Formats: sequence, structure tokens, C-alpha cells
Amino acid sequence: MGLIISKLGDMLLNSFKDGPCRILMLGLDAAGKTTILYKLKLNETVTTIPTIGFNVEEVSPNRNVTFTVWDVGGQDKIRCLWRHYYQGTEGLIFVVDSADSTRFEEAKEELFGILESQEMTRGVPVCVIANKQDLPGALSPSRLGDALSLNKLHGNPWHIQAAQATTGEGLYEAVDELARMIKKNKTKR
Ligand code: G3D
Ligand code: MG
Repeated sequence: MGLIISKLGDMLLNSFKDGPCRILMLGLDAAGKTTILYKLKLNETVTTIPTIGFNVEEVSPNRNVTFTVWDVGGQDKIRCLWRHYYQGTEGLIFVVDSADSTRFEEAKEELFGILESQEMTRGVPVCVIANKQDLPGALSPSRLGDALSLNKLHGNPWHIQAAQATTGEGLYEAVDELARMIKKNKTKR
């Protein structure tokens, strides 16, 4: 596991060496976002920006990349605050608890709402993390992708990655795939 973690650090440095890159990592509360930040060894630089009812975690593992993280879902009153953070987003990581079928619909609505909002970068690449694969009843990435209707994401390149944030499994692949999609997107423009 030590190897995986150190590879992750190297990969984060390598994948984003082409210039500043702004990544949002979003998902419903308890999906596993904070655990992922810690596994990526980003914990040492986590700054929490508390606003009324809205906690934003922001980390910069190196000069070129910023991860901005918050919980989505439910809080209609504070949605207007999200817009500011959408601007300039080059990649979206959307984390889902693959074992919590009671919240797939909510997760799907949030994901599509985020991508459709005015301030979000058109065609931003999306990596969905199908987290908590260790839990009984966890959906496989392909079945979770169906539950989230990812096939309806016509304007965005997307990928869904199986992961277990508690061990770090799948996180390397997720970030690597996102970096690949971002790079491809940049050369297209
Ligand atoms: P959030 O930041 O998206 O709200 P957290 O989510 O990272 O705080 O995680 C919520 C809970 O899910 C935590 O448990 C965390 O340990 C657990 N979790 C995260 N990833 C996994 C995983 O891959 N498998 C399992 N089984 N659990 C996971 P607690 O008990 O601390 O609330
Ligand atoms: Mg959290």
C-alpha cells in the first residue's frame, strides 16, 4: 500500500505538470470524499473554509493543481454559493457510495444539476468514483453507471472507476484517467 500511495504522489505531480489545473471533487455527504483526500496524502494542506452551512476543503498538492471539495445534496439555500467555485473547473470527480442504493437518484440529480449549471465549464471531463466496493451489496461500476444514467452524458467525456477509499484502491486509476481526459480536452480546444 505504501507503494500505491507514493505512486499517487508522483502521479499527481506528473499528470498536472502542464499548467495550473482546477479539480472539483463533489458528491453527497458520506460518499467518501474526505477519506479520498487523506488517502491522496493531501491532508496536510487541507484548509477548510467555513461559510454558513457550507464547508469547502481546498488542497494544493503542488503548485499546479488544486482540489476543491464539498458535500452536495439537500441544501437548496446555499447552492448560490457553489457557482463561484465552478468557475475555471477543468475536471470533476464525483464520488458515490456504491452500496447506498437509497441515494443513487439524489446523486444522479445532483451530478446532472452541477453539469448543467451556467457557471460550470461546458464539456468538463467527469470521473465518477464508485466508492465503497468492499461493502456488501455495492454495485459494480457498470451497474452504478446505469443507475446514474451516465450514458446520457453526451457533452462530457466520462469514466467510472471502482474504488475503496479506505485502502486507496482505485484512486490512482481514477486520478490518472481524469488527468488523461483533461489533457485530451485541452488539446482539442
Ligand atoms: P464525505 O467526506 O464524502 O462526507 P467521508 O465522506 O470521507 O467522511 O466518509 C464517510 C464514511 O464512509 C466514513 O466512515 C469513511 O470511513 C467511510 N468510507 C469511506 N470510503 C469507504 C470505503 O471505501 N469503504 C468503506 N467501507 N467505508 C468507507 P465513518 O465511520 O468515519 O463515518
Ligand atoms: Mg467530508
